[in-house]
Amino acid sequence: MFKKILIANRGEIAVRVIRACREMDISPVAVYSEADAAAFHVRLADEAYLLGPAPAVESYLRIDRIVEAARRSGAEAVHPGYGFLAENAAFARAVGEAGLTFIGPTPEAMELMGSKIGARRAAIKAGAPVVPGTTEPLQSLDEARETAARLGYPVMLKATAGGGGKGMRLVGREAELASAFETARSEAEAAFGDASVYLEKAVERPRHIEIQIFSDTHGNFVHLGERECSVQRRHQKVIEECPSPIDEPTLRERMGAAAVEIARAAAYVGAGTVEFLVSDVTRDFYFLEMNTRLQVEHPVTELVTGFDLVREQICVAAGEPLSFTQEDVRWTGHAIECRVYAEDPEQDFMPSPGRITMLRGPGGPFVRYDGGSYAGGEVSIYYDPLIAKLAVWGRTRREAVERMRRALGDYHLGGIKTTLPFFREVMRDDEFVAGRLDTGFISRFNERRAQRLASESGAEPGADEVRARDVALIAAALAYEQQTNGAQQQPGSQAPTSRWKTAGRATLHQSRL
Ligand code: MV4
Repeated sequence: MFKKILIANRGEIAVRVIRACREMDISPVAVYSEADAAAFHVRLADEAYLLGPAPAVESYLRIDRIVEAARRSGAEAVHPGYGFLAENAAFARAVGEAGLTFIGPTPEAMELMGSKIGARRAAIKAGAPVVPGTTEPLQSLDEARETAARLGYPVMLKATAGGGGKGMRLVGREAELASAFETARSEAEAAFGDASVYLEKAVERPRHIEIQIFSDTHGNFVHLGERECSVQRRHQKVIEECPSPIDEPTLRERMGAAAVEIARAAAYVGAGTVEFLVSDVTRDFYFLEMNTRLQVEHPVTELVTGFDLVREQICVAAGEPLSFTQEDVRWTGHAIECRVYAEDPEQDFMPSPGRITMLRGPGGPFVRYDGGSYAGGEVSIYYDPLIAKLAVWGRTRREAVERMRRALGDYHLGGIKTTLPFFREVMRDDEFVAGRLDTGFISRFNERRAQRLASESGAEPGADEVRARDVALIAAALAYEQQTNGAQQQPGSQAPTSRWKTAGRATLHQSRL
């Protein structure tokens, strides 16, 4: 087993990987930018190497410096986390050429899946269902017109080099095709330096459900079931869960088998995720893309299966066979994760960087908190605004939702705006509670909320708003109390006058009994 691993990342995922290293008695090595000298992941590591200035292109994306840091530290392996260089084949190759182990798939598998058309071809070869469409880039508008007519509208134009919704256009009818073709091509050129696009039939009101797969260097392939990721905004996942609340008992087995065959067709090694679109109408599923990394939302799979995916990644990279077989995988209960972003839900989720003045993470039974910062820490404008993930487990979905409400209620993060108030409302939304999820959930939720607020304006605030206000007041009171730290208390006086009394939910009965 490795003695030392360099983590080529920052924030909560660097912390997550460091924790796995600690449990395995492996020495974690951090890297950091000038903005991150005091970051949590740096403090948790055994040693840390400065990469360069704050912008990622000058630090966390500098392949040469990261490889040099690994060489100097004497690390034997590099874990890329997610984002930054995690799906960069040149990075995986550079790590290998330096005589180090890249904890992830081969550069060839990354390149194959990095091309959306390449991935489609691999899925077809594996016999997996793909959305009807082309397997070659479109050569002309005429070809686009003919193909779209054959597939039937609505259709999707997608960038060959794409992913993340960039260069993607929904085309409802032929009259829209010419201009959509041009915009998709120029967006694709701008985003990926490759203007080529292809066509798929559009799946309407799809669910986004993905399968976690795992394989080793000994030819073993398993899947760890699905994650429901339909609650997204602007192609950014917000809430994930396992199992999917979709009422379709054979879906896991069918999608799991397809995902394993796709991974096999790509000669894949390590942790990977196969994304599918699932029609809520027909319950048909279609391969979408494969992500060749550990995903943000991996904790929900860990909570229901009991496997530590990062530990397993490290073992596979060290050449060990998987520690379990498909028959060993059991799914128990239900897990939900909320992504806590430094964004202001009242200002259309504008980034809200700044100093975290107060932080009390949630705890209690069956609550998992993956955070990348601490009270006094800075949330920088330079990086992804994801600051923490809150995941809970319950025996049933109902229990998990109730637990998430409770955990969100005793989680206080002050100094910056976060998506926590948004989650407190979603966890009480009838549609969410009923599990009626598809990729249009958030826009419908926002409409329902706007209507409700409009009809309530002038009226008394509802219980939820009172509760949200109370929580904000409690956070403010706590921050205030921490700053003053009982300084106002005079000798011989009564208990300190705290804002708790007026701000808290509890009525304090102060007379002695
Ligand atoms: C689709 C689709 C409907 N039909 N493809 C969005 C991101 C990119 N990875 C693929 N995406 C979609 N592809 C066909 N043929 C709908 C989406 C889509 C979507 C997918 C997953 C999660 C959220 C989404 C939001 C809008 C559109």
